Amino acid sequence: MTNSRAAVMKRATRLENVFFSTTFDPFSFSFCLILGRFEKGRIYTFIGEVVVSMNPYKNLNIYGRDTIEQYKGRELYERPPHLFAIADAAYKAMKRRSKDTCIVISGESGAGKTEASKYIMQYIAAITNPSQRAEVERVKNILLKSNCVLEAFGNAKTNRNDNSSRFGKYMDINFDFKGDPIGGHINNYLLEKSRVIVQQPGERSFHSFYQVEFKAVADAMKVIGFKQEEIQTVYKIVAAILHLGNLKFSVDGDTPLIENGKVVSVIADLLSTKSDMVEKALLFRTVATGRDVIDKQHTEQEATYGRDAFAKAIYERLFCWIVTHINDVIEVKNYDNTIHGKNTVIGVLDIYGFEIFDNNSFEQFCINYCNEKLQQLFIQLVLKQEQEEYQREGIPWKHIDYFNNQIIVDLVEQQHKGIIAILDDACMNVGKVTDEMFLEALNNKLGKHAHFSSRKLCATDKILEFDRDFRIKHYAGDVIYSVTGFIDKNKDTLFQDFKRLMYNSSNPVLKMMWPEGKLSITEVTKRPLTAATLFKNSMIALVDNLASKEPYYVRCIKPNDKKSPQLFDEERCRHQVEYLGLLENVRVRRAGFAYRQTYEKFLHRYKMISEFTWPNHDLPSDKEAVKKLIECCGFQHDVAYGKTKIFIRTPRTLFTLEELHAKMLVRIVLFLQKVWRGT
Ligand code: AD9
Ligand code: MG
Repeated sequence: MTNSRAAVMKRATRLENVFFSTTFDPFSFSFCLILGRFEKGRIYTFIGEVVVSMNPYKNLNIYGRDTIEQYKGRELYERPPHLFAIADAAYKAMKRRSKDTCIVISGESGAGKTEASKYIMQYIAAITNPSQRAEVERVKNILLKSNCVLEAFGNAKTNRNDNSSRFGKYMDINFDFKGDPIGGHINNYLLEKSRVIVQQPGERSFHSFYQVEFKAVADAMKVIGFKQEEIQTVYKIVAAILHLGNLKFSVDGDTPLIENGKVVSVIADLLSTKSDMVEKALLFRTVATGRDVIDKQHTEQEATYGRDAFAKAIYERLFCWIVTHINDVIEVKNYDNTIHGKNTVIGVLDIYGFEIFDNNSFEQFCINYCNEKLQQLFIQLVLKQEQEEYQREGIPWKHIDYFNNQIIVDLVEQQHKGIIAILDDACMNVGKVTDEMFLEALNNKLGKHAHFSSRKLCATDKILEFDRDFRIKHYAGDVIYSVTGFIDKNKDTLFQDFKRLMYNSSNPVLKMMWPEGKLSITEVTKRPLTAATLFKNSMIALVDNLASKEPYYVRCIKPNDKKSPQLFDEERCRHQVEYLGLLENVRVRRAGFAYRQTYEKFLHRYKMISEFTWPNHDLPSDKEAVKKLIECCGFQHDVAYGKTKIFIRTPRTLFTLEELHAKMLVRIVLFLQKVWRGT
């Protein structure tokens, strides 16, 4: 037995002694394990194949080249728990078994998801392309640099996290038959664009608005392949948004006027259009009445709404254009490796974490719904399917209960009945619909739902006049949402005039961002999908995509709300361990089996261990042959036989089988060499 194998066996035995003992308490086990490790500066813990990560809030020397070397190509439990171990496992599964895999990183805002996703990408970049192929190096470089650019434009300081992701990101990395990255694709989800206009006290707009020293971002953009004029356009758009924020309206009778006209010409210059056209788009909208097309003057309120919607929309377009640009340069095109027909994928998901602010609006509603969807996926894949498999295979199993958040997912997304459907109904109404009317509809339809309440309905709150909010009992805690702005944000109306204004810009980059501006007013007929429905559809597609891949999980925990490297807020951590489902995760793992395989595949790998199965067996079935093999090794107490698969309880047994397999392989090779030599 090699030294490292011996060490693994020792580790595995030590853990198993606690894990499978009769006095086992899952809460104390998981909590003390995580806490104990964290106090020793070990921020990662395994629960089965799930890595639990505790944010250290300080730089640790655990991501360097030497650490990478320690994890490269090793089996999952061979080295201490680390992000690199899970990244390597996902990579190996992808390479050895040609499986599409994905790494799902979850946890609340500030728990360390984005940092984890970057370390995972760095690891994959470091262990691939040993022959330094130029094209692969180019792709790797772009994948890594894309983080810097996307964070500049999509992250911001919030009260929960100084570098909070305000968009969701799912990145596919494509690999060729050698296991080297040959391309990728980024999907971005709902950018919190309202931040361009307004931020909560203590928060900031996107980083890009403050980066007067922006060399790192500009350099990254150059590496990605943005041309000089494109980079200039990007900053012109950012500047135009800042000037739009300075634009003020006054009223003369019923007519709104622009108070500071000079700002208009600055904006027009930056957007390569004409001042009078900008002014017109800000003060009028073109409407078609029958066959006539007229310019209808805005009220002051409409003009202000239009200005803000315009600022938000150009920022959102800019962000999406940046993502598209990155995708264009890393798309797997006619690269010769795809001709071999093998192109596998590792997906990395880093999305905005669950968040509760003093004032929660439409954006938090979407973000928290997204986290409910991911929690549901975790339940489906880790807790539900595992138990269902035991049942299917006829393995004696006592069901382990867990809180299934499907009820909350349904509350939000169910057709006709869910909050999004009710919101959409309100938005479809002709005539003036207010946020209060939407709240009334929620109260009428969902008043009795166990996870929904509003203060109006909640007698204990006794603040009956305060009826502009509703509460959802989320899996991770109760959140009170203010309905103010829900209707407008969901409709997300942008007057057509702004689209035409941008399409007619003489700056080709800007023009390209607004293709639908080419439609005239009479050609625009279709009512676009609402923001919530678009988001819901994208979430359903995302979850389907993740479910089609072999998932690996990183569950991030935030040790305190002060961003402090010293503090461990026990209550907060307990709460996260609970709602992340880690206890149930431990229970299922403990009562369950670490490894399962079909009898056929199991024999294929281990048949050389026993004389009864090598080279072929004459038993009535593969199942009988596997039983014989296991009995020969003396492992019968650690396994269960299902209908089609063998289940092995502890990793130690598997390690030993691997040892025997390796020894027998050596013997077989030596024997064959002798035969060939004729000795
Ligand atoms: V949000 O949902 O996007 O608001 P994240 O992404 O979960 O959130 P993030 O990765 O941005 O949190 O981490 C927050 C901060 O914690 C970082 O800016 C670092 O200062 C700190 N952090 C997180 N992980 C590590 C780590 N492994 N080592 C050192 C870390 N510091
Ligand atoms: Mg983040």
